[in-house]
Amino acid sequence: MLGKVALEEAFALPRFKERTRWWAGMFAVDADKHANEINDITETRIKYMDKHGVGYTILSYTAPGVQDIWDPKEAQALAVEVNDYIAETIKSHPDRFGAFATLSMHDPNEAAAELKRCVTKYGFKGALVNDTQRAGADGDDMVFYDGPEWDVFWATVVELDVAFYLHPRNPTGTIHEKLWAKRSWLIGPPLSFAQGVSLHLLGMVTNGVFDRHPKLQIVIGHLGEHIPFDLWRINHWFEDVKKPLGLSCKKTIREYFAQNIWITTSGHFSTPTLEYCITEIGADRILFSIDYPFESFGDACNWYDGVTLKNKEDVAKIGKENAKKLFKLGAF
Ligand code: GRE
Repeated sequence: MLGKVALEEAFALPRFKERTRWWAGMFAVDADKHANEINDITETRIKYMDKHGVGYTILSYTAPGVQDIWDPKEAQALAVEVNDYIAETIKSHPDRFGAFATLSMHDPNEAAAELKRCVTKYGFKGALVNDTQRAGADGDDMVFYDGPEWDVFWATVVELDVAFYLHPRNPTGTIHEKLWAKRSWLIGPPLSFAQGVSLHLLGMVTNGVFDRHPKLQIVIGHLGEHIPFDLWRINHWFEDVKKPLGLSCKKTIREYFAQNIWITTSGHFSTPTLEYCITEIGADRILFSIDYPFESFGDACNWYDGVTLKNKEDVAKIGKENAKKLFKLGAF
């Protein structure tokens, strides 16, 4: 399919050679190729896009990114640097690239102001944030965005009418030590990424973020970070047990998915799983994505271009039409 839109597509800062290699060491079989691809925005990437029928890409700064920096001033300075860098880099290709803002998540007001700057000054399409923000004197604290102190930030996301992509990051500090250190092959896509994001998103649901911001639009990748598979069970326990015991969120989990949450195909190229997600979540809430360069254009696009769905129009909806509406994309 031509004109696909891809949404979870990473870049790095070329000056961070060692950081890029450290991350590639855990997640890329060919670290050199990965480092070249993640730093290249307008050459190799455009060739891949042309070859594989991707019309438009929304770029985001690679994980763990600013969420790994526990010093608030340093984190904010890097976020601003990343945003200015990507705005400048894609300026000459407005018909092929957009960007998500990179945000320091130490301070809700500061995050809101930087998002506003990126959307109004640069036309960014929203923000992509890597799960929890490392914080505290030694980086062992984690900031979640599901408490009332973040209402000012979510109100700004809604006011700017943009989407927020909640992306995974690696476990650190005590959590890493206690849960993952002795099971380190499970860090990342096999398990820890989905656990982190699903905890955070369901925390937003149960702590009432979507009740206080009913227009808020959150995107999660990897065909829903395991949540769609558990939807019946989550719904059953919220409605039949947790609400009678005091859980106070107003709608059902299925209603939040229908009104506030989107899932993408990033890094999950399975037709049976996509069909299952269409049944549970609906094709109107699913968006194509690759997860480049952690995944390849070939794997994602050859798969998607060969998918046949029961409702033929769902292929175009998921491949591009839903994204065009959500991100108000013009012609490309
Ligand atoms: C990502 O999307 O950022 C990512 C990684 C590492 C492995 C897989 C992956 O950072 O999707």
